[in-house]
Amino acid sequence: MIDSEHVKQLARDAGFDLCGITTPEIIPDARAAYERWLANSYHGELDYMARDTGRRTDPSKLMPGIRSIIMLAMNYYQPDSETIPDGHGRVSKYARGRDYHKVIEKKTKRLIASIREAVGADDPPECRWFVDFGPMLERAYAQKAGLGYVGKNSMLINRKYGSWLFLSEIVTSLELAPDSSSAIDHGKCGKCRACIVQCPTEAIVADGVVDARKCISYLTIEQPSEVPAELEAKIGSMIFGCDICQVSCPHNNRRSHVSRHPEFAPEAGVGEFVDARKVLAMESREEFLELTSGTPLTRAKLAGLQRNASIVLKNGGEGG
Ligand code: B12
Ligand code: SF4
Ligand code: SF4
Repeated sequence: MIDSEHVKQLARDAGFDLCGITTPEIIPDARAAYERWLANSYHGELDYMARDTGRRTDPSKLMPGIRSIIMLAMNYYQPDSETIPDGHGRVSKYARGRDYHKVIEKKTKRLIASIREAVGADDPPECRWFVDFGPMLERAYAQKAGLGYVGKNSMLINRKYGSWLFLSEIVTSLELAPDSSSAIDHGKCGKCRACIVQCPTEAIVADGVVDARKCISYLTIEQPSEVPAELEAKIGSMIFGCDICQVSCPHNNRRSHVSRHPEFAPEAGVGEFVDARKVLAMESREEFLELTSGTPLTRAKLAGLQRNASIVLKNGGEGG
């Protein structure tokens, strides 16, 4: 047998910074928020967000016999330098080191193995894991598992680490005592609206609601087509991703701890800055992979990163 405290200890041993446990019930408010988001087309060209809608809102469909969800988080915070070198673009904090999907996959598999070992060979629990791309409303279930609350910038904010967290989860047949959660009413933001006011593209269209089509993160990472002309200047020097609605958050200013995980350090990946001219001079996929292999930047593909590099050079290193 294994209990929740034991699972949490094993999660810490596997290298996770936070672990909370919840049950696989539908969260009606989160489901409604997601359905409204889709109905408004805020997902833009993220077609995968409009597929599997039944499963994404109902974890009981993720695995037969599911009883508990183990929500996990890793702190990736990296500080920013004050100045940006000439002709360079800034990479958002989450993407400076190794690809978190791979890092978390390794740690999660280790955790599942140690949970099974603790339970014993007679009755091995069913376990499936997901990170980011899985059909899960990760922030809603992280908040239900007591890892934090969802702020007006839509980020899951934790008392100790702020919002600089990667989320992932194990769904399991184990019966585990759940943690308690509080309702998301953005109440812990109080009267603050800093993220909404400072977002350069007005992408936070209501409390906790981001229109991806306007979000610099989406425009520089996910969108394969051209960036709308009126948004180009607002991208400033951000060559991949955007951290403005997190940097502006007072919870983060009080709580950022540099990540203890060497995989997320800038030295482990592309670093804080990328030379935009060097990116534009790349002529092959091989050259692109030489810079980006094993890091989140592969997602933009060479054409996407070159589009971002020319925007950054056009913007002359302003903003960001
Ligand atoms: C699609 C997506 C994006 C899109 C859309 C973002 C968005 N806000 O929806 C884009 C490309 C823009 C994006 C950008 C970023 N992303 Co992203 N993204 C996702 C993804 C795959 C799905 C998010 C989603 O379901 N959106 C739909 C909306 C409706 O859901 P939501 O914003 O999560 O809101 C939920 C809750 O707020 C709740 N809710 C809302 N209102 C209410 C009210 C009540 C009463 C209740 C009870 C609940 C409730 O319900 C909603 C639906 O579940 C998740 C991974 C996952 N599987 O969940 C990662 C994820 C959210 N992204 C992540 C990160 C790190 C980022 C960036 C910081 C990357 C960067 N630096 O550039 C930015 C941040 C931008 C921002 N402010 O959101 C992390 C966030 C970790 C955290 N601490 O919150 C996640 C969880 C990935 C991960 N596994 O770590 N992302
Ligand atoms: S990531 Fe940037 S563009 Fe997107 S909502 Fe936050 S501040 Fe706005
Ligand atoms: S900046 Fe202010 S409003 Fe936005 S998430 Fe942080 S506390 Fe909430």
